[in-house]
Amino acid sequence: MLLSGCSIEDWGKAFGHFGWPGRGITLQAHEMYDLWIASTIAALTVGIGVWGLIFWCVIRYRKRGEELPVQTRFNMPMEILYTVTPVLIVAVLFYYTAIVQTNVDKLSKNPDQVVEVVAFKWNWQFNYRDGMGEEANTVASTVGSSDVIPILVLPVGRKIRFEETSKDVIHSFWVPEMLFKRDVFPGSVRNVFEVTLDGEGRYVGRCAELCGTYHAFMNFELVTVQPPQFEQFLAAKKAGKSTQDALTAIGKEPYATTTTPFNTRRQAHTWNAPETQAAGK
Ligand SMILES: [Cu+2]
Repeated sequence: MLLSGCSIEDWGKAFGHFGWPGRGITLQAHEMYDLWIASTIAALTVGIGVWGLIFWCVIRYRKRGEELPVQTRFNMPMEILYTVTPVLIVAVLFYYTAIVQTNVDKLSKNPDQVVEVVAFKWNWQFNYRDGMGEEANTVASTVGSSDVIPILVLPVGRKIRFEETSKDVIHSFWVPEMLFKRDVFPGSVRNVFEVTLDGEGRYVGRCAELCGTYHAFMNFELVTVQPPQFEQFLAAKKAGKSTQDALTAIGKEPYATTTTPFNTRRQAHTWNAPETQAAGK
């Protein structure tokens, strides 16, 4: 009866989400979060049982004399119990993991918005597309620089499809609050995933694959807004406005608030200084 009064979210909150940033900002993240909290509680429950038995045995059966204690072997009920119980636990964990993973990887036939994520050393470009796949066209675009953090504006409550491609090396698209990241490959591999956002706000995004000297500077910001605001933003972008002007037009802070551009010091500290002469010249 006590347990029925608790939700998985309450348990998560009570224990600092067991190390995760929170419940996340997508429907897919919520499923992963519930699986994480429930699995951790299951693991701790088993752990408490095991620790309890260990300490009970240590105290109850400590050495009291020189006499050899009763030697128990081939106890069939015990053997069956400790074979069947772990198999059941693993089967249940596997069942829920398979369901959540399938849902997280699910692609719809008609996403509401397609975003092409282009990673390059060392920043991001976000292309709003008019359809799916490489053949679709970019209708509006945002690109980051050493001075301006790129901002990706997206609507809540819509199916968003991300299509990833890199211009050089492997990067990884990661918004910690989405509880999800996926590698961005160069060449013909085009990684795709979909989310439905449900948290309105501003969230920092990062590159999660060590991609070179300025890897740590590959930050961006995800700004989630209501669908009508998004339509207004996209229309402004299509009309040729800058991302900053389009954000101002929908009443949003035009520059990133969750992260700031780093001083890249590319001239003073570069390993390929302009004056460097190639060998033999
Ligand atoms: Cu990177």
